[in-house]
Amino acid sequence: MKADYNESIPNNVNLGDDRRLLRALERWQPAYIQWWKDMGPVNSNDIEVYLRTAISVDTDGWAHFDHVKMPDYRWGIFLAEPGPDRKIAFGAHKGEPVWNEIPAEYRSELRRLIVTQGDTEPASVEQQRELGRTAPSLYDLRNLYQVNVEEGRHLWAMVYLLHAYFGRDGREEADEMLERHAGDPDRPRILKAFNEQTNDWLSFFMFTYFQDRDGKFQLAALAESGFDPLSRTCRFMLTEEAHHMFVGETGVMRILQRTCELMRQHDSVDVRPFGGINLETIQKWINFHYSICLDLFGSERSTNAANYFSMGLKGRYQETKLDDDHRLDGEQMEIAKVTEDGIGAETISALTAMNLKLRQDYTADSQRGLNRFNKMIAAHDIDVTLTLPDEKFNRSIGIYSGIEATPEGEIISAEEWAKRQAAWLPTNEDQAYVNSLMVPVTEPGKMAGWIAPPKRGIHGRPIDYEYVLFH
Ligand code: BYC
Repeated sequence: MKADYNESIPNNVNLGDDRRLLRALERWQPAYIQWWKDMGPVNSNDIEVYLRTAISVDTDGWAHFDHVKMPDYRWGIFLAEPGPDRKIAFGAHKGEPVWNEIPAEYRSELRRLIVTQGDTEPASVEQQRELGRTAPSLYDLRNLYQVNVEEGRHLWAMVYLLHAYFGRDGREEADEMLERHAGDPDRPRILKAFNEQTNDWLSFFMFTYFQDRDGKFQLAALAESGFDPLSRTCRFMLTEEAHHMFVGETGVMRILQRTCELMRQHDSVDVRPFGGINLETIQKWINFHYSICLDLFGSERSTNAANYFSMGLKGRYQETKLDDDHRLDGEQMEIAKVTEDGIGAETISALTAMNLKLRQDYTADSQRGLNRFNKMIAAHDIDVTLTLPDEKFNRSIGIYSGIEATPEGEIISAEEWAKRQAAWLPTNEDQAYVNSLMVPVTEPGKMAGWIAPPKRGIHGRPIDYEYVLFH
């Protein structure tokens, strides 16, 4: 389905036929652009970036690449094609036709899911705002901006749903998306990890590896929704999300490659004197980002999550491929329980364990990339294995939020945690070192010394292509 670029807001939802909705979105648009200029990437309003823009939602050939001035990027509203005769795949309404309007009895739950999802999108742009000052290459700078404009578009996707289906309170929620800000003490973003700073590029690559992967799993669960417009918009968002995780995975891989080369060259585990990032430092960044991302899945036991599932609003990862009755009434599941003597177990309804199930799928997916990292390290004949910390480590949400644990999962006292956490999480000194490496490299094809070049450029362009034009 081709996108209509003649309208003020590019779209494939026939906005032109609904003048009221179009006008409401046109009223929101200047506030969005102002937000982008005030809170989006610093110093980016006059440069031209080699960006991909969606021109259709067909599986092949949906993208167009060109140099674009970022505030002129054509943010638009794109929903994947409706599936023929799509039926609700899970919950109490399983087998019924999907909804094209909001079921009145589930309005507040749906609104809440859409608002939470939408809130993360501008949050990530705000978190990454400063990174353009210190990009390790033009290739990376372009990728940062590509991720940023697409997060902006994902906000548009949720704002469209709020405007189109929730009337006045939807419009108010859309306005508030631009009023909360990442890290703002008075009006923070909804989910905690979206209030952390992402001020260095090691954090950026970890963010796109771990936090965007939460995006992948949450969007995949929402793509199962019985509310078809939500499902269709999430399906298209997922195609863009894949690129963000590519940026994360290849970014971490390139840093590891450089570190390993320096370790071999200087026969030392400490590559800081040679301008590299030690594997130990990289492990600390993994520990931090992975643990805060586990919190993004909510509590292991959640009646909200059970309701979302039973109501047919949010499914499991790849719901239709799972081999069960997709209702789970009466099903049980064992989960961990913190007791006086350590970790025990308890049996709960499988429906209330939905967040845990999604989180477990996320962990398996995160581990697969780590295996690839470790293969790369081993290929340099280096005997170090990067690991995901235990689920009990550094948690603020859920059953482990009241205890402290080592990355291996051993429960320790608060005093011991205070003494030992510097060995596991980034310290001020680690942060200062990583920050000291963050100097911009703007000559086409050149890379900062702490990261290896990518294997190939973007869309068939060479690595030394001028991906960003400063004029
Ligand atoms: N921080 O019943 P519970 C992305 C609250 S990322 C702060 O366990 P529930 C992206 C919770 O709201 C994907 N508060 O929670 C990535 C509740 O509050 P109330 C974003 C939290 O509802 C990179 C209370 O604690 N999408 O797209 O089952 C770049 C009890 O919690 C947190 C979604 O998240 C937290 N981490 O689950 C750009 C999908 N966790 O009721 C974009 C939509 C929980 O006491 N969201 N709380 O006031 C959801 O499905 C659910 O809201 C959650 C939470 C899974 C997040």
